[in-house]
Amino acid sequence: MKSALITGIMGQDGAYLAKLLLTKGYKVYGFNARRSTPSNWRLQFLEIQNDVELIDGDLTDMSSMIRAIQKSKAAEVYNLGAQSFVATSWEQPILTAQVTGIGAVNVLEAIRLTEPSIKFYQASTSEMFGLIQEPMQSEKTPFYPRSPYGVAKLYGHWITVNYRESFNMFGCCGILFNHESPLRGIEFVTRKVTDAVARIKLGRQKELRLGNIDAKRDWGFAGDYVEAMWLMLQQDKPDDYVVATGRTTTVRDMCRIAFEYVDLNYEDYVIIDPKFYRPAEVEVLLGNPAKAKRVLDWEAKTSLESLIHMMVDADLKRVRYEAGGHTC
Ligand code: NDP
Ligand code: GDR
Repeated sequence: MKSALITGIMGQDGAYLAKLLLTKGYKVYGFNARRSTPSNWRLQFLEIQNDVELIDGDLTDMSSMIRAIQKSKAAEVYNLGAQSFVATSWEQPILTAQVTGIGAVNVLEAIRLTEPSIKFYQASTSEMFGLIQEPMQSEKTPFYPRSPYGVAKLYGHWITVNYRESFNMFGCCGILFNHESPLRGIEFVTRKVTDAVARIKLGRQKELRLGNIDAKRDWGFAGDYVEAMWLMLQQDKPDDYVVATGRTTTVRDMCRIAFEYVDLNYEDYVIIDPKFYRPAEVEVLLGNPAKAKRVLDWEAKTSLESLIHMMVDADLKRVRYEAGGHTC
């Protein structure tokens, strides 16, 4: 049985990827940073909490990664762990650099020192494009990150490319554009909106405060995107791929879609609050997934409308459940 080790298994993508690998017959290990209160709600949501084996460790502690690799005997390591919230990266730039940037080289070094034939996936991001000059971003578009998070991820990206070229290691970077799901963290804008829509519809919230609603993002479904991660590691040669839908939408229109789904008008509830503006903004992102289609035969299957409806439905269900005195 093939083993895989996933950092960030308690996060959105970690949970979906674990589920995918389990269905493919992998033994799945999760590299898990200990917290005083364990938060495996995403694994529970996908009903896989008893099917993965957790190994304690932290991305800033390379020795724990070496032990995890030795224990799991992983053939594939997926580095999804990160301080991943862009807004927080201005408040905690050094932690973001250490976890999101140096964390990646810690994993690569641990692989190089233990079993260099392990296949490695690095979670790169469209945030590396930042202040882009091209209308559609591909693997050839120059990078210009606009946040401490984007800068840290750019380090993780280039160090992976360098280990591939210097040591002949099998390292792939997936340059993923925004992807969402009912398992998305509540602080990210799509989930903040769908949670608010559910609460407003059920009379438990009156307004929704947002920042820059003119920003445009290329949003896809996380369940589709983890398939691209796995496909990259199944190729004969390691490479980097943009993973995106090829459609961009404003935060404003995403709100419209969410509110209209429950017969409400977003303009009656959304209030612009400067508190949610960022020191620097990435105004537009639009990915060109042509290479992923050509080489991996991968394409996004879920439309933004289906995705937002799925998220609103899940939030309505959860808010109703909580209103009944239950906790999730
Ligand atoms: P999440 O924020 O949901 O998950 C990140 C995970 O990393 C969490 O489980 C978190 O654990 C863990 N983590 C944080 N700090 C450490 C640490 N020091 N050591 C070990 N683990 C740690 O992110 P997503 O699932 O959305 O994203 C997965 C990856 O893909 C991230 O690297 C993200 O930056 C990147 N990415 C995401 C995109 C998206 O749109 N979702 C797009 C492009 C890239 P805990 O919760 O316990 O803190
Ligand atoms: P992003 O996602 O920064 O693109 O990073 P987020 O959902 O946080 O923001 C998207 C856009 O919406 C605007 N916005 C708001 N954002 C939040 N969170 N809250 C608000 O109230 C709000 N109002 C407007 C933002 O300014 C931004 O333009 C995500 C993360 O998952 C990263 O880890 C990942 O690398 C990138 O996607 C691709």
